Amino acid sequence: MTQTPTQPSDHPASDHIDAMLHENRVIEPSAAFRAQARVTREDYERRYRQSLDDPDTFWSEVAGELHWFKPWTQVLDWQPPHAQWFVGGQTNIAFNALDRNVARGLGGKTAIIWEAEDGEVRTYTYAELLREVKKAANALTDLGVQPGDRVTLYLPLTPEAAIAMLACARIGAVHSVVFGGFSVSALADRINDAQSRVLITADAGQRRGSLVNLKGNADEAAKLTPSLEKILVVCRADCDAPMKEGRDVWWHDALNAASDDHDALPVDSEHPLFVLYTSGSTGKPKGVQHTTGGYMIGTYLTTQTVFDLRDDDIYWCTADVGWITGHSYSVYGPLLNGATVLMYEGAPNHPDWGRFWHLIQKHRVTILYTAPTAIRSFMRQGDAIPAAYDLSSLRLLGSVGEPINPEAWMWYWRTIGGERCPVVDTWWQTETGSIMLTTLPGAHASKPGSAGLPMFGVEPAIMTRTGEELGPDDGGLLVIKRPWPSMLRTVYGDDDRYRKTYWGEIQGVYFAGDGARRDADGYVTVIGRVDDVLNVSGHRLGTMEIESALVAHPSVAEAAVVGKPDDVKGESVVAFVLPQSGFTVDPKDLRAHVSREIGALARPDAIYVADALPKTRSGKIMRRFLRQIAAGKDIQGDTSTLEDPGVLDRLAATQPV
Ligand code: 6R9
Repeated sequence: MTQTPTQPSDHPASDHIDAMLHENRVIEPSAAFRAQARVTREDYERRYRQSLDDPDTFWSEVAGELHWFKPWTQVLDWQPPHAQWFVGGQTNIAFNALDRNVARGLGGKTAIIWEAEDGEVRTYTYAELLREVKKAANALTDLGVQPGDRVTLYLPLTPEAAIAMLACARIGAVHSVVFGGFSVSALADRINDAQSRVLITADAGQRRGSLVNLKGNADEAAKLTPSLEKILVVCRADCDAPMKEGRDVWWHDALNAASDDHDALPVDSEHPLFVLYTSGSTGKPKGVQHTTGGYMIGTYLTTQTVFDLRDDDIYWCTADVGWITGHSYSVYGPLLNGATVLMYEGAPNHPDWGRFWHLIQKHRVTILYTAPTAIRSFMRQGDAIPAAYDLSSLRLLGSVGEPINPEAWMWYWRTIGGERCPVVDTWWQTETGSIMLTTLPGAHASKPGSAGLPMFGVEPAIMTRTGEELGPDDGGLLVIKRPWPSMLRTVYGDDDRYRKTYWGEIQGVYFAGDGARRDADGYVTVIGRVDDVLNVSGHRLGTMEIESALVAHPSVAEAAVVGKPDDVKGESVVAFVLPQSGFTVDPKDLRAHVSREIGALARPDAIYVADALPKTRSGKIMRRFLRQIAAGKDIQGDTSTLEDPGVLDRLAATQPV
């Protein structure tokens, strides 16, 4: 087995490495799919080469397909580690997603089909969506929102989420979407970091038949966020939320009062479009900053080519807008391409595990883009459930968010795709803005478990920590050797962190934080994170973030958090806690506390109450050993640097609670 030099052999990813190294199946796209594909193998090779050899021509051609109020004078200005794309150009992404599509005759085409968990369906044509966005843009302006202002969104997955994002973009305001599953303090932290004056929320969200009190959380957060002046409230439930005079405004009242006449504001290509917070290896989530022109071109091109988009597709990306996948592939990418997008608000198992398949059958979905964790959950429920539905409308499947194990890949391809639909396994990140590694469905064979080849303009490499490039099949660190249009521009308010985290780990290249290897055909297999970031059900969580939530509880003196391989979630959260003297740790209370501090997805599955943690003499916690204990494995590796090696035996004998 190839050893990743930068990664201890006990890293959780090593199980994946094992499974993936023994995987050598190759699945070719069908002749029928190949015959109609937007990008053939020859197209890919020619365009990929051009994108590296003559990037100015390549990107000018792509960008030229969209509308610019003022043309750019320079394609790329690269002052490492800062890139500016389409310098001097002025555009507007909401204009390109809506006005431009209406102008080219798509006004009557369905833009969004939305289904709520309770089965309610609403649709918007491109013309209708444009009208709503214009009204929302006027409403935001009436509330005093200026270009460059940050607006925080804390919404369920309803059309209003897309409308609010597009309305911000239309007036040059910067949206910061906070996932509706996040807690009061996570919401407050993000509002404070962005210094938002306006928050858009809803009276409630729906999840598994019950209501989530978003407005209640917003009210609590408002007590902690001095910058906040106005809260716009979408009526999702019964419009019964308490409204604070002078601060709170119903969304529908504001839109009803607003004109539907509005011209999109031309903004500079590098005008900030949004901030999206994501977990890193230090305690505080970072505000990943994306700008307009490059992000627009990246999401436009990848949606079109990776999903082989055609006019009559019904495209469904299951991601919530609270994550980057929801930004790029539920909203911007497909709407820029004039696609019909399905949006589903609820849980995949409500009222039962057939819900996704029912939605596909009912709306005749042709493209499905979802996460491995969902695929593994469905797989567990057995083949009889999807077999009861007509999935013949599907023609393409996608996976994103974490490595997909070959078994889940094969199940997806066979049971959902009927061995007819190519599966694209797309690797990318909040920071990359759009898909970086994938196969193109009509151009390339798939190797289950391996994401595949670089997208246009992307130059990946596998390196050691010291920047030495590795050859085929050697495991190492995934890096990108040149800037690309949709890359993050900075960490909001902390450019130093941007430099250090992404371009300072290995000099001169973008450091993704993932371990990977590349085979002789150039296919990249991404193994998983090499930093202290967990991937739980496709969602990134920093171990430090959870640790600081744990130690904020009065009963906890010290805490260490590690991931444990999990068949469904990929990884689960395991906490080792040292009680504060005079306190006993109540696991139920502690879990509830973490949910309140961060959100339910950070809640530890297992808690070890310990009398000490394995530390080096210099006081560093050796998480490597904790991972072995959490996974129930024998301790391997050099324990001589530990201050008290006996602590490991005591921990191994402890039952988690
Ligand atoms: C889009 C998204 C990014 C991290 C990334 C990696 C993991 C995403 C993957 C994948 C293997 C894939 N990841 N897609 N790993 N194969 N196809 O998920 O963004 O939430 O920022 O997470 O997710 O570890 O570094 P984000």
